[in-house]
Amino acid sequence: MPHVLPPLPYPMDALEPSISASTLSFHHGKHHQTYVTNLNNLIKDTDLESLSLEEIIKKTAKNPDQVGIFNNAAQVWNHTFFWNCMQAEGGGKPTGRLLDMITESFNSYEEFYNAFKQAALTQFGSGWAWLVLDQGKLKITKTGNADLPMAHGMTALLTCDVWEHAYYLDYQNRRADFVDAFLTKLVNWSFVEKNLSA
Ligand code: MN3
Repeated sequence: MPHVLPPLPYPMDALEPSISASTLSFHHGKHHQTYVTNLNNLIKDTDLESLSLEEIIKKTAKNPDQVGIFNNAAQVWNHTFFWNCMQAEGGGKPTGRLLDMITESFNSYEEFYNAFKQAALTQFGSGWAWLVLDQGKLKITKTGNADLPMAHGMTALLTCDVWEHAYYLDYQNRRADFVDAFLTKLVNWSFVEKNLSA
């Protein structure tokens, strides 16, 4: 099988109590795994089989006939990226160059916080909130379902999964509380910095 489920970068209970081991276990072991399995089945014996995940995403993004492949490939990428956006005892204000860039782009960390949260809360239905680099500038954006910045020529720096499966076991309908926990306790700013330098 060309694509495999990457292991989580931390133990299953590392993000408790913000994200329970139970949520993480279903989210990684069932949801993420299903996207990997579906992708492998959909590209089997096609010319996409030999391509990297990124190549498959870019190649299928604008093709309505390949929306099923795009959705699964993008969700494989989104989830691997999302796991890395978090760490135990993360969150809060970044430091250094990243904080300077955030202050420059959003006036203050607090305004960044509110804008990111607003994007996460106003994504109607399933999707993702993002901090991206767009033509050298930091921006906040949101995407529906599996869609992602890569399909729009932007570089993803940080994301929060706002599909209900990401938070329903722990927060039920309280998406705002989940996003607050993500921003105040989970964000891995070192990973964001790494994406900025890449
Ligand atoms: Mn998810």
